[in-house]
Amino acid sequence: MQASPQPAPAGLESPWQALQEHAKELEALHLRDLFQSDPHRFSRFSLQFEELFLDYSKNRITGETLRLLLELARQAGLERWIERMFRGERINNTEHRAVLHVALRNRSNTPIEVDGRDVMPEVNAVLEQMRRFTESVRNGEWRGFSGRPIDRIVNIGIGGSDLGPHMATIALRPYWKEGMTAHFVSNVDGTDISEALAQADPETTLFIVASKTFTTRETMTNAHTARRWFLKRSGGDEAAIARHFVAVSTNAEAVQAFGIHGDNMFRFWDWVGGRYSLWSAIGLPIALMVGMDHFESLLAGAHAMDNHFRRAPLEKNLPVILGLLGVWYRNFLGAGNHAILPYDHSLRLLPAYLQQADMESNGKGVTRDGRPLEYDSGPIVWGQPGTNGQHAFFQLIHQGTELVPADFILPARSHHPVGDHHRILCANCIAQTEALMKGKTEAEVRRELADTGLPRERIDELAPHRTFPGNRPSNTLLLRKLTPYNLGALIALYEHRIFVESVIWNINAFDQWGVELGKQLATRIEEELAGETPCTGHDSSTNGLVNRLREMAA
Ligand code: G6Q
Repeated sequence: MQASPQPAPAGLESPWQALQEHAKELEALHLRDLFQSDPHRFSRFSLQFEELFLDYSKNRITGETLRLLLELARQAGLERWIERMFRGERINNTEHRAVLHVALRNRSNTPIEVDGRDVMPEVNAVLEQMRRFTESVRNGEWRGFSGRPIDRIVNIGIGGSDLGPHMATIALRPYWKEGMTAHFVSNVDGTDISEALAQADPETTLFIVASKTFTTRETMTNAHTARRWFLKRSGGDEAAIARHFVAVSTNAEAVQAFGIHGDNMFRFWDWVGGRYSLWSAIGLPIALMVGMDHFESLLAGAHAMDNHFRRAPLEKNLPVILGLLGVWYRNFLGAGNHAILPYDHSLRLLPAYLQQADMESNGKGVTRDGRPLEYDSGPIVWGQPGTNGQHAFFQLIHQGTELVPADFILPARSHHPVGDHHRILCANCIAQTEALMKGKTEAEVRRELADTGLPRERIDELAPHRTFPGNRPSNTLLLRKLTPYNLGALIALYEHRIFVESVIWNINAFDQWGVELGKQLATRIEEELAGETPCTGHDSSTNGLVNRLREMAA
């Protein structure tokens, strides 16, 4: 599990080389020894931010590692980059856009300018519009075409227009208005929308068509299917659409062309990236389900994390520490992946959400100015909630050959304090981090087996299988409780962590050309699948698959 040396990003040669040498020196050290030799390791390598607590002591680091990583960050101009983002500079250079999800949750309302114009009045106006709308839906003033109030929200969107609002809505389930339900449709597979519509009553369902561009094929296909379904069941009166369809988009023309009135459109701006957009009107389903006060509390938690990220010294800065640890494992210890393990059923969609946030942001192969990277950038991000994962893939984390740096996320208080459940959940979470760190030596295994009275040959046979190498790193993030505020802070923490890594790697974390490609590729094949003449214009596999699929579907 040792990394082959990677060349340094331009300008970072000296701290990079120092870190490479340091990584070699640490090779021989086991986390168990680091804990044994320093009784204060936990307090030295942990940080509290409001109701979040980060224990990063179970990482393969020493004080020297941190010192060198912080030097790397300073040399990369991290503090300057953070300021550039908050000041609205167009740091998304390939799209020539500012990156201002921080403005969407700027609860202190200090001006944030893009090209000399303060964006806060527009941000606040949309928040006001969201408040008026969500309150009228939630208090029953807003009526469907037949006069009945709305009790079901169906959000139609994909990628950034789905994962964020979906994850946060599910995470905040205890705050939902009683009697209201939310459904999220993203996949163009007709099963997704069909299942949502099968449960929906046209008289009481509100569809939110969420698409920044309002051109995304999947979303528009699902939206048109929902529209047809609705018209068929509401007597075909187009005017009724205004009571049941709203849009969230930057593209007013396309929204109007779809038949959604301007009053039912919630706008956002090109300086909000899709995967950073849950704080904008893309968060409308969250606000409808939990109410605008709770939605603003989510924003406030993120804003508090923004202020911490902007102002706290680098060595006490949670996103900075997490980002630098990411770089340490990726570039100096050879880890190709990072696991997100929430020990909270409500956070079950967090791994998928962070998978997009991280992999779409830092899955890049060239520097900001277009030179191929000679070092690794973003890792594969994956995960599942605990304790389920323990009965599945944890085997590989404990004993496999792959290094898996993992984040364990655990609320101290449960929204459902039934019986012993929460204590069992917490015990499992902490026990896993301990076992990963310590492992179990062969001598310990042998002693244990001998105590059971097993014969010597059987112990010889079993011992290697039951030995755990340990030295497997993890962070543990404790939250007092999964409130809207703490959820906001948690998500913002990860957003900024991703940015920190991108600064060290000198990549643009805010474009997504790989995703754009996917949006174009299918168009031609879609036509060919509908055609009758044999498909011949591609390579033999692609032609063959199109032709065979047509035969098989016939
Ligand atoms: C996010 C990505 C991508 C995007 C979807 C949906 O950062 O750009 O996931 O959110 O492709 O795009 P629309 O919102 O434009 O439909």
